[in-house]
Amino acid sequence: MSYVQEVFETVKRRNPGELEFHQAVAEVLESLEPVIDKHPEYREFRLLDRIVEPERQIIFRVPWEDDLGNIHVNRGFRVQFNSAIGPYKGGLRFHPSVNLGIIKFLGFEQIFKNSLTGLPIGGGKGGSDFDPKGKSDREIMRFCQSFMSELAQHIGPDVDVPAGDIGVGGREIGFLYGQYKRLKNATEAGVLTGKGIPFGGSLARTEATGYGTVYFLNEMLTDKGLELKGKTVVISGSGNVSLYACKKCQEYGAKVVAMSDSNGYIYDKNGIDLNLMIRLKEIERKRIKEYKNYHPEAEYSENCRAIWSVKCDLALPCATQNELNEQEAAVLIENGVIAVAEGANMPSTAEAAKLFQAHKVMFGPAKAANAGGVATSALEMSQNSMRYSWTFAEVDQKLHQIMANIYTMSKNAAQEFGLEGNLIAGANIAGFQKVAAAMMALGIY
Ligand code: NDP
Ligand code: 2IT
Repeated sequence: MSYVQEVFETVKRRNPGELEFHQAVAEVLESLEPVIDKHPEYREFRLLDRIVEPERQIIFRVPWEDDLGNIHVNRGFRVQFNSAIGPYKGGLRFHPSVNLGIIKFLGFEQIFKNSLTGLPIGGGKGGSDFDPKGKSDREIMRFCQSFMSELAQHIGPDVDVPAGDIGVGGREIGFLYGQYKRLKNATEAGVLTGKGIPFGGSLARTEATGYGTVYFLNEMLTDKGLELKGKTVVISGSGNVSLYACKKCQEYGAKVVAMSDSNGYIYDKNGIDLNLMIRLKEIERKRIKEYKNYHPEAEYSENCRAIWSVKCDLALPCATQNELNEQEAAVLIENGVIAVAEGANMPSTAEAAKLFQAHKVMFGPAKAANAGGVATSALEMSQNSMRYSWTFAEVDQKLHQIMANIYTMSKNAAQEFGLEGNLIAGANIAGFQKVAAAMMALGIY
């Protein structure tokens, strides 16, 4: 059995039932086979055994009171996966599907994604099985305060820096930061990113993940002599990543014809009315079907996954893990898709990703394509440390450059190991190399 296979067997045995975690580890380990062949010392020093085991996992009770005085108990998580190259960094997800395996898969991905940004951030992730849907602002506030009351003792600007993810946006980060500040009696702005602009947030962080995904997509296309202009695009989800991916696609002159939420999808042949979408989803927190009230000519389907049957040139899965399977990939390919860029984390199943690659569809894997969010979080940390802030244009320009670098690094790493054009392997290898070098230098820990 190869070293890589041996490690994977241990991961499955030690983490039973955590299927998403197994899936994320399997993809990375598979990519690393040629790297391990070249570096026998990684086996000698059991580097992979160490990298697949979180440095620390924290699970805690989150009790809170709803508006009617009923008491609820949720479970909170923070997995501090790897700090070899910097403080643990990664978002918090509030969604009823959250469990330890989900947080571990996200934390594991974050190690390599954060390394790819070129900035000094380790990997971590957290969250809760709390469902924010239908909750009042006061209930969200009380939940966030309770969550932070426990989390505060485990994080800090040089220790672990959470941010948003599904169900956690600017409103939640404000409540979390407010509670942290009370508990510490100090302004430690760099403890959280995605903050509001008046209290240490970075311009362009809201837009960063979606913009970054489209910058990455643009790199893939221009490398092949193609452009976004005039292309038809389908984007799943209608949250933070999807909305700003849509905005950047439109700025490049592409036409986004479909977006979704977990209840269904909207098809608008005239192109999505983004200002309306932002108002409905980001401000009013409504369901996507309401779009039809303003654009009766648009079509609404109650099957959110059927969004992949809409004919398009470019597909951007930006909602959640495993939202695009092999059959759905086959339909996209049949309909002539040219490129896929993953705004969400692990949105394509392993089989779907392989099918795209087998059919020469350009494929931008999540770790590379959605790294713009966390990269801009790291830029927010830099600004907090400097007690200074950059303009929107300055941050956006740095983000754009980082995404272009990630594309080049991933492409070159694939080439170096004889896997030309395979950006999944390239991103995994390029992200791994820096963390591996750091871990080797830091001694066995
Ligand atoms: P939001 O909460 O803002 O939006 C999530 C969107 O995805 C909503 O439209 C939601 O629909 C949909 N969605 C969530 N879960 C499911 C599900 N189980 N089935 C179908 N649709 C679902 O989250 P973000 O936009 O921040 O995150 C989206 C993805 O991008 C996630 O995978 C996240 O990990 C990833 N990501 C986010 C980054 C960030 O900076 N925010 C950075 C990098 C990656 P509904 O409202 O119906 O639940
Ligand atoms: O998946 C991700 O990279 C994020 N949710 C963003 C993490 C961050 O710390 O900005």
